[in-house]
Amino acid sequence: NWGHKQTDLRYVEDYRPHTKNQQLRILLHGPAGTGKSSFINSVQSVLLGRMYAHALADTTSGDSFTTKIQKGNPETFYPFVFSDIMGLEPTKGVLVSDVILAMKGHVKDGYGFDLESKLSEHDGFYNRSPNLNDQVHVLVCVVSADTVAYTSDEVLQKIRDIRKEASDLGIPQVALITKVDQACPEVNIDLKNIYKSKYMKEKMEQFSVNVGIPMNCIFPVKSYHEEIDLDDDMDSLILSTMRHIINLGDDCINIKSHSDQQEF
Ligand SMILES: Nc1nc2c(ncn2[C@@H]2O[C@H](COP(=O)(O)OP(=O)(O)OP(=O)(O)O)[C@@H](O)[C@H]2O)c(=O)[nH]1
Ligand SMILES: [Mg+2]
Repeated sequence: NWGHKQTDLRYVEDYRPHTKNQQLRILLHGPAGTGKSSFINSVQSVLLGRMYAHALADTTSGDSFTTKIQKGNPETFYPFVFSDIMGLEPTKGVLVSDVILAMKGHVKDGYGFDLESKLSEHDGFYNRSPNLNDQVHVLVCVVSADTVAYTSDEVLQKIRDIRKEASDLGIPQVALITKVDQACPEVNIDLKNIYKSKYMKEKMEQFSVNVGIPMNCIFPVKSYHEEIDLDDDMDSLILSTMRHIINLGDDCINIKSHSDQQEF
């Protein structure tokens, strides 16, 4: 449904976690170059109502970045944040064990992911007692439509391993299929064709089978990458995706904060 831009926008703008100072943390992972940073930048652009031209966070250096989303003036931020980590390549890719530590909130910001060995408990970047704000509340796997079919078995296995751990930790998971414009000519002509495109449906089904994420948790998106002005259809798709992500993350926060209270 393409008419929901304003409602979704208001939902995302007005979202507040139930507890004060709680932050909803969204971790993006996936193969390199699939559009993780572009998606974060697109969310920022849509919420500012203008193209956000800040240089993309460079994750190739291996650092983990918490990206906050500006609300109006540069000093106020939305209560959701993105953690953007480098790609999952078999070689030169981030270790699954480190992604798991990040989900649990053990990885401090600015840690330069070591591709050889897991973050040690004795490292200064190891957070020994993560609180609910450090933990991840939604895991988002980002793949691009044109490469779904070519993702190597090693990378798919990494994605499955991370997903399994997330399930054990009670973290909900979704997938974004990006660059839909590049992958399908009909969609390139009119983004509204996205849910009519057989090609897209096939890609989503293929990915769903490969990694075990149900179809209703897979969202096709197109990010701003070369556009000069914002576009209503692109905004709609980005906002409805964000609405789902926030919803799932909020459930996770509520369940976890409830079980924390019971522990004390
Ligand atoms: N056509 C098209 N290109 C896109 C889209 N999203 C991202 N791109 C392009 O894909 C390339 C990679 O995007 P990034 O956002 O840097 O990808 P990333 O996943 O953050 O990459 P790493 O941090 O290196 O793992 C850039 O050249 C983007 O312009 C999209 O929706 N459509
Ligand atoms: Mg990036």
